Amino acid sequence: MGQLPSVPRVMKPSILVTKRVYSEAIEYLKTFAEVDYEATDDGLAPQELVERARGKQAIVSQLTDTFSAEVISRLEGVWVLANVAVGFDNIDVGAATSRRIAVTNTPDVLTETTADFAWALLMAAARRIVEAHQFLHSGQWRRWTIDLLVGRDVHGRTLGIFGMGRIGQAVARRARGFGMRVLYHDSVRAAESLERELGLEFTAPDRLLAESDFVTLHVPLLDSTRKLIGAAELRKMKPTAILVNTSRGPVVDEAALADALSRGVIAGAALDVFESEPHVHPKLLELDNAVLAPHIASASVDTRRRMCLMAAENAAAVLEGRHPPNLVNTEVWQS
Ligand code: 8YV
Repeated sequence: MGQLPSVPRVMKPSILVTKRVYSEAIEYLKTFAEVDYEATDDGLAPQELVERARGKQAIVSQLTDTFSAEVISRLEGVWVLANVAVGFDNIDVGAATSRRIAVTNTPDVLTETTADFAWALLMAAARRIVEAHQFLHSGQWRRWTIDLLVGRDVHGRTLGIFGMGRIGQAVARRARGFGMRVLYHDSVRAAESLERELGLEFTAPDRLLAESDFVTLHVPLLDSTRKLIGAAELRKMKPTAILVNTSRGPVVDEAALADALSRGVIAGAALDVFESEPHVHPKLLELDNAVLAPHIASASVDTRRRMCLMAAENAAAVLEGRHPPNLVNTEVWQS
């Protein structure tokens, strides 16, 4: 049994779901709990979050809910924050841990889906698919020309990956099919067996930036990764290079990137995440060489369904006194 208290069997636990999720998750939660479901897409402001959390033992949250230290300090009797995301930078985990609130996430289930999308973005930017689509839709295609919408080759080029976790590895695995050379950097070097299996070369950030034709980011948002890519890093990249970001917006200095793209410091960018979502730097919106998506890398029907269910299962586990499958702050659970 964990250190966290479990709900006495006679009592039905209460769960707050802060925002609309796939209905299977709600149906599942209702089999054992009272569910206060905010079935909208707006979510709850911090003050509302605190009020609606009153009397709840579990909260199923999303990346748009901010659980700052201040919000967490005002939660009473909450044992688990079950985030529907692999990332948990919306939660002050230290503050949750100090109040013995379990934090859970939804890893693995979205790894391949997110890697697929990173590749979709990379290909779209390299081969100018969005520009081509707009070109046709706006009726501009009147004749074929030899250099119409010419882009950049992907096969045989060099891919640079920051972050060799689950998603970074899934991206690297796909690069093999394109016959690419893969450089990577991470705070911890991968096992030699993995490097061999995926044909990875560990390198310092400067070399990765200088030699890669495509740079893709798969790091969590931490103090050490905030603005990992700024003006100085962009200047180290090839003028023909393309930057892909499906991690977290603040990993890239958006203003510096917009400036670099507009001046041809690098050739292109493909971004799924932004510094202050849903706000996008206005300069980025004006550029043809920036492919932009509204944070949808994990958005396949199957994956999003599974993420919702997984978060619900994590909440259920804590409420039943079981170790949740995806506990982030393992310190709160001592047997
Ligand atoms: C989700 C993500 O779209 O899991 C994450 O960390 O960024 C995405 O997979 C999002 O978090 C859903 O809440």
